[in-house]
Amino acid sequence: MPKALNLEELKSKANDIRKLIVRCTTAAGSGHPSSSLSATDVVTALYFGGFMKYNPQQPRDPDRDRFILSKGHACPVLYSAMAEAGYFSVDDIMTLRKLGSPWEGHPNMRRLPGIEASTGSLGQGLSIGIGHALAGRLDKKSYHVYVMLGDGETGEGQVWEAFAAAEKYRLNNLTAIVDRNGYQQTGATKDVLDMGDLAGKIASFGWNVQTINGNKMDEVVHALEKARAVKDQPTAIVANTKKGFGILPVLETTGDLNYHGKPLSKELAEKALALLSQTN
Ligand SMILES: Cc1ncc(C[n+]2csc(CCOP(=O)(O)OP(=O)(O)O)c2C)c(N)n1
Ligand SMILES: [Mg+2]
Repeated sequence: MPKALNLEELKSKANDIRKLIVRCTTAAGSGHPSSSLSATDVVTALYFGGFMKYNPQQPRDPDRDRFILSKGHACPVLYSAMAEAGYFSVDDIMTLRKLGSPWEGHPNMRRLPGIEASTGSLGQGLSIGIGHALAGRLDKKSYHVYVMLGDGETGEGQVWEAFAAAEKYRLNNLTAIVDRNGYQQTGATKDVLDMGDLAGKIASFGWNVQTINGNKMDEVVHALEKARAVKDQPTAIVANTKKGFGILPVLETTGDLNYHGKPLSKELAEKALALLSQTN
């Protein structure tokens, strides 16, 4: 288990990860920086807050905890966190989306050790997480499975089959985190398919549910601690976030607060990196 960083160190690590997200997507000239930035605080806490046990030198250790990024298009946050954790180098992730690079536009478990599931086709990650959680129970392993979904992604029917199945099996070794950033691909989530009381809906499927500000590191850490302590149910964390968090003033100048699937131009990236350096 890597050493757990304290709150201030976690905030600083999240900032480093945000810089890598901006850099690798701008270098690629494509990708999903805003979807990655909303999720950064949760992913940082998982990898560096003492929640996940993993060893980059033994990515297939049967006892490792699993993280599945169901909203696979946000893989720049996963690659950046894994580079910081030592799975591969920062130079590696700068090959994002280049022809032949294993740092593909969506995570590919066949090409990168440490990636638990090939995702990108939205709706599947929670079901895959259930498979890992059930396997852990059968194998008498104590590992924990974390799955991150997008809020737009919860419009996929398979997500709700998975919520139902996880409750049926009382999977206390499974935690789902919904990155509720209020947008999906084509607009505001509430306009495309309004899930309304998402936390209430998940709770009605028999889950333990917490709602937090997912861009506040203290709230994220506290929620993950509480999730670990729940012994008879799966836990969901509805993390209210902002798409592009960390560089919002820069996105505001573009008039597009969703900024879905667009890299920053070199000029905007410089502004974003300068802003992130101030916050560090
Ligand atoms: C099954 C499927 N349908 C459509 C898409 C295209 N798509 C890519 S990202 C996206 C929006 C996802 O929104 P959300 O889950 O809220 O993630 P965010 O980018 O806001 O974090 C869509 C519809 C896809 N990847 N998979
Ligand atoms: Mg969203």
